[in-house]
Amino acid sequence: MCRASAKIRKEIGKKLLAGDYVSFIDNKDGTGFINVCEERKNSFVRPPVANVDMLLIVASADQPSPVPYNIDVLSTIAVKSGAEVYIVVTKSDIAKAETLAGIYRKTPFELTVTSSSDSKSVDKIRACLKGKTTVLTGASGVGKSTLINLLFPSLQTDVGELSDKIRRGRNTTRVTELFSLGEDTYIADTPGFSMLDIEQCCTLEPGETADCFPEFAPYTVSCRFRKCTHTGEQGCAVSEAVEKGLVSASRHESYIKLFNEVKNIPRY
Ligand SMILES: Nc1nc2c(ncn2[C@@H]2O[C@H](COP(=O)(O)OP(=O)(O)OP(=O)(O)O)[C@@H](O)[C@H]2O)c(=O)[nH]1
Ligand SMILES: [Mg+2]
Ligand SMILES: [Zn+2]
Repeated sequence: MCRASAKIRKEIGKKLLAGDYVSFIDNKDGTGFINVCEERKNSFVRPPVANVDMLLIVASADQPSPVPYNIDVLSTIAVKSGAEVYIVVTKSDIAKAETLAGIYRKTPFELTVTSSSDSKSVDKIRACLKGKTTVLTGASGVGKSTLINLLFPSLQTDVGELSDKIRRGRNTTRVTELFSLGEDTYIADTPGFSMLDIEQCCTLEPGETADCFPEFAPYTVSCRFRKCTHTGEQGCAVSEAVEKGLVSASRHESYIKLFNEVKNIPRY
């Protein structure tokens, strides 16, 4: 168990996070004193974690029903932070997963449809985690802890009753915890969120938003106007790609909503 000195907390100007690389003085009694925190590759506010290689966004086919916009805000934050995106659609045993999965087949993001009784797809996800620090995120009750337990049965994180969550609006997982899986592999379970606050989550400029939707990239160069915002201008090649079914309409709708939200964030 390590503690951080006041000096180090002042030095990094913020709290230490799960995922920080630190050095510590060993007190030789099972405790230690953190005296160095390495520069971060990236860090997230919610969940509070640093040095993330991959954000594994978990959404259920149903119960709770998926909100594509929230998934797209999370993937935007990940892309902006230089983290890979992996989308996992859970609970395919109780609802049709294709409506949701179909949206993401037209993105370069890794995608897996799974359920707690589908060990094959769990094996595929496990193979993608090797050597990375991965953070699971997604709404409360989608099955993040269940998935971690299927991936790594030795961890046995807490799984909650869905009825309990809906009734009391309470998260089963309360803290962000990073588990070591050997060979430079780490995974973090996080509490699900009920609402996303883009302002808190990332410092995105309106003009950068389209770059965080990587499937737009082949088209943005062909828009009629050089300063096209891809939000409905004449001759927008992204809108044309949506009409042709090359880009998901749902992703484009999220983009427009997010672009407008980002535009309205007060900047100083
Ligand atoms: N039918 C079905 N139920 C599932 C599946 N995965 C998880 N569940 C159930 O969904 C409920 C919530 O699962 P959790 O793993 O606790 O969800 P969580 O995302 O960790 O929730 P928080 O910790 O509150 O953020 C539990 O009752 C699970 O048994 C699945 O693939 N199919
Ligand atoms: Mg949980
Ligand atoms: Zn355009």
